[in-house]
Amino acid sequence: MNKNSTLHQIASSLTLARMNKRPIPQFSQNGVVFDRASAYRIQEIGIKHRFNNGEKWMGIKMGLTSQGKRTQMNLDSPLYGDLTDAMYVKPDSLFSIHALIHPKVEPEIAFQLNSDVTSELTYDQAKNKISKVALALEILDSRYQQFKYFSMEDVIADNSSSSHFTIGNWVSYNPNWNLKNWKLNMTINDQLKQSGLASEISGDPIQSIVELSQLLKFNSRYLPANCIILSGAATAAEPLVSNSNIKLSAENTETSMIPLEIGTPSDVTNHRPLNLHLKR
Ligand code: OOG
Ligand code: MG
Repeated sequence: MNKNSTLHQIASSLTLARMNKRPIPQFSQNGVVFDRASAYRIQEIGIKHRFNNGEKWMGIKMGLTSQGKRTQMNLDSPLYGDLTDAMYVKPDSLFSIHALIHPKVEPEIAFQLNSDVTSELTYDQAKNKISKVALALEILDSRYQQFKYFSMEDVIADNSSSSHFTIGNWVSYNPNWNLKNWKLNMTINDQLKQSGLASEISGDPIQSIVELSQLLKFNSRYLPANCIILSGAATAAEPLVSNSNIKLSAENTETSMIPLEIGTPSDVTNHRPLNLHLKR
């Protein structure tokens, strides 16, 4: 376990990198090594910076649940990050990426649960808790140079590359549905860029909730009912650039899922570094 002040320093450099749009070198590359528990502690401190700026917690996202993603990032196990209201992008809206460093977008499935998660869940327990399902797009960004990773701890400390997210219409979950067969198709400017079965998400997106419950236990955290859970990408992520229309639709669903859409304007606004002072 690293000293608390070191963890605060690391969290502050990541927050400033995010706010000033100035990516930093990966800590592991600079010989700054911390363990998994410390990485989650840094993540928590970074979220506190957001709370101090008035942001409200909305939920959690699982990441690296798909083999495609793990291969893309050359990392080996799932992780999670927190989502706040400042990260929420309304569907059908234009979302400016000018403040982001090197954004990417990926197709996901979101859940809401009918009760708190306070312990490790079995698959059936996780399934019985699901109340709602929606299509979701996650917009990732990395506060590290070149969006390149060398260690899981680097990524976890950076709130698992969370940046923004958007959620489609929520539908009531029916336990007879076979979510594994749902196929997510993501187009950018009407070109199919990524397509994958939801079984790419931990073998079954419900399994992603099970893995989340295990990670929460590791960090002695619980999850309140009705929060947003992103279960992880079904495919690799696509670079997100201006002047794009991103659309996510689903096939093989037992109910009709309205496609989810967002756009990026053609802005080229220069983001002026803010040189913020962090409130503790
Ligand atoms: C880590 C976050 C991955 C997902 O859905 O797999 C993630 C990263 O790729 O930067 O959100
Ligand atoms: Mg994701």
